[in-house]
Parts: sequence; structure tokens; C-alpha cells
Amino acid sequence: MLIGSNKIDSHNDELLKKHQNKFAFTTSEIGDAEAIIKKLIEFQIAIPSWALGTGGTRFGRFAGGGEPRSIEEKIEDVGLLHALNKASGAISLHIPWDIPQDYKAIKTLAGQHNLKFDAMNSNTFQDQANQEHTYKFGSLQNVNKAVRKQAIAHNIEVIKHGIELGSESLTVWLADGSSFPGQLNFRKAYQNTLESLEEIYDALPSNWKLFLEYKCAEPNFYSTTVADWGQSYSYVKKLGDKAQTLVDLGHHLPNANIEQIVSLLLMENKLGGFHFNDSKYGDDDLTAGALKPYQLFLIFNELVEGMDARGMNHAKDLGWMIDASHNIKDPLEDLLQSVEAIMIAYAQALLVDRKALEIAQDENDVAKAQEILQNAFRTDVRALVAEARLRSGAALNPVELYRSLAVRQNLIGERGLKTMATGL
Ligand code: PSV
Ligand code: MN
Ligand code: MN
Repeated sequence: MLIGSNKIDSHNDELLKKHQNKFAFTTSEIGDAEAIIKKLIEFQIAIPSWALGTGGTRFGRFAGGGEPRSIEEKIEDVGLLHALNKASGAISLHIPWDIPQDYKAIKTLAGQHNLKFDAMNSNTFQDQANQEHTYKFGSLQNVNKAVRKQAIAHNIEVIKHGIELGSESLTVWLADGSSFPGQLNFRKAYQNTLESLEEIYDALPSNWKLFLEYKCAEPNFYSTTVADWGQSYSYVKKLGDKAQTLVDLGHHLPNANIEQIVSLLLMENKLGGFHFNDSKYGDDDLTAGALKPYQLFLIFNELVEGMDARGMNHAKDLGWMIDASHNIKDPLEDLLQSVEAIMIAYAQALLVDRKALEIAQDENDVAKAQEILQNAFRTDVRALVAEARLRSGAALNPVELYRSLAVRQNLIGERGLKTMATGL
């Protein structure tokens, strides 16, 4: 299914008057709205191929219908999102869930939807049918050299697929760790992992990055070999300039101060990218901003401050991606909501009066500093985000248009009710 610009235009025409009133009020309240809108238009958030189908838990999976069955259909789904919001201009593939057969055809299809290929993701946490060695006791950390070699070779193969598609980064997330005390020699596991990562790093083209994602627990529940930002930092520091840490919001122990982690990684030039989601208990259960929008804002506040301090380009110098699971919502609606929440947090962070905040900090004026941050957070910036969409040819209200065009029903008509998407 394609969403033509005529559908978007007529949707926008209907909502225009109301939008213009809100937009006029918002701009009368804030300073340089034009600069913020320009940045919002440039900002793109990649969509992972595995988020397009209904996820599940170990207790079951409730398929939503019309889910993409192939890499082509996944590209088409991201194309739909991008047509609606013009802010989802990239797809992130996961090998071997997405094996590109015909690179040229896939690149052409992505080009037709104005999509780029974001980071490539390797998978050494599941055993595949034709695989020689099992990853039951880890992959890059494994005590058995043959297993490590197999996992290294897989990562190198993923890089090769990415080169063909024009991707420029590899994200490594490892399930490696241990489930019981005594199972693992931590030091040896670290050293094996480092050596394995070094081999993968050596296979990176010069313009590529390696992002090392950390996660505090799961699927191992005693230790994880890349468990937190300090551990990831320790590896990427040793690997070299092309290696950086990737922060997934759902991968921290409860109450971790993620905004401080972000600030320090940026300062060390070791922050590579982001996986956005929200959670109350663990990992990626919830839509970005669904539960802790203030935390999301505080993270963006540090990102904007830190990137500006280093003269970085917000849109280009870090990898931005959603990584959430969709158990009961329509994944496409959920992804539209996530992008909106991220844009709102970003716009609010751009609103922060940085000079005033610096003065308040230098004067230890704690109350004033809080006023400044909360003034920005409590500003309703939705009309600015909508205006950015309007100017880029997207829909003023993507979820509303998605529903009124009955996109899901159309996809079910095209693909059937019982589809099995690959993914987490
Ligand atoms: C597992 O926790 C995970 O959600 C990681 O966040 C990865 O980024 C993703 O799977 C895909 O491998
Ligand atoms: Mn992730
Ligand atoms: Mn995760």
C-alpha cells in the first residue's frame, strides 16, 4: 500500500485552521521557533525491521495481522511510516532475520520510499538451523574457540551485507553472560570477548562504526558480559575510534541516571547511538515516552547540551533508533507514537534557556535551574512538531490519517490475517 501526497494534502487541509491557531499561540510563547522547526525537519529516527511485527513474551504471541513477511514488506512498512511523518527515513536490518537476496532490487525499493539503511544488527543469541556450534553458553565470550570463530564470522558476514546496502555501522548486542555463580570466569570471558570484537573491528571499512550495546540482564540472570555503560566503554576504548557505546533506554538497572551516562559518554566521544523505548520493569516493553517523558526530556537535554558543546550535528552524528516491542498495540501506530514522543522531547530540549541554566548552575541556584528545565518540559511543543511535518510534506496527525485510511485493514487484505513476522 502506498500513501500518496494527495491523501496527505487533503488530511492536512482539514486540520489546517486548527493547527494554525495552535501554532500561532505556541510561537508567540517561545523565542526562535524557526530554528527549532528546522532542526526537527532534519531529525530522522530509524525503524528496526523487527519492530514491525507483533512481538510476544515467552507466554505467547498474539499476531496482529497484515504483518510484513519479507524484507521487501518490511521496507514497505517503514515507507508507510515515513510517508506519514517524514521522520522515519531509515530501516535497521537484523541478520539472519532479514537476508537480502538481491541487493540492487532492495536498494531500489528503499530508494523509492526515500529510506536509508541504518545500522546492521548481528544475531549470535539464537541458534540457526544450519549452524555448526550452539550459542547456549555464549558467543564471543565462549570458552570454545570454534564457537567464537563462528560468531566472529557471522558478524563479518553482516558487515558484508551492510556494505552492499550502503549501511555504515554494525550494532553488536550480546546475550553472553552466565546464569549461575561460578559458571564463568569473568576475566576470561572479558578477554575472549575483547579478542573476538577486535577481529570484527578489523573487518570494518574505514567509514564504518561499531556500536557495542550493553544490557544489565536477560537472557542471562546472573552476569552479562557487556552489562553496563562502564563495561561497554572499557571495550570500545580498547578497540579504537570506530567503536562506540550504544545506549538502549531499557537496558539499565532500575533508577539508573541515564542522562548522566549520556553526558559522560558524549564528553569522552564514545556515545555512538540510541535505542529508544520505555519500560516500567524491563527492557523495551513500552512505547518511547509512554511512562517517563520527563526522563526522555532530561536525556535529550544532555544530548543537545553535549552535542552543541562538541560542535556535533544533532541529526547526523549519532545513530537514532527505536527499539521497542509491540505486544498488544498495532506496531505501526506504536512506532508513530514513539517518533512523536521523541520529537517532542527533542523540541523541548531545544527550548531550554542554556545561558540562564549555566548562570544558575554557576551560582548554585538549584531552584532556578529546576525552573528553567521544567519551563521547557512543560511547554506544549506539539504544534512545532506538527509544523515540521507539514513543511516536510507529512501528515499533521499521522495516527489519525493512518486510521482514516484503514492502513492495517488494507495490509491484512494484501498479506492475510495470519502472518508470521520474524523478530523478537
Ligand atoms: C535484546 O534486549 C534486544 O532488544 C537488544 O536491545 C537489541 O538491540 C535487540 O534485541 C536486537 O538484537
Ligand atoms: Mn536495543
Ligand atoms: Mn533490548
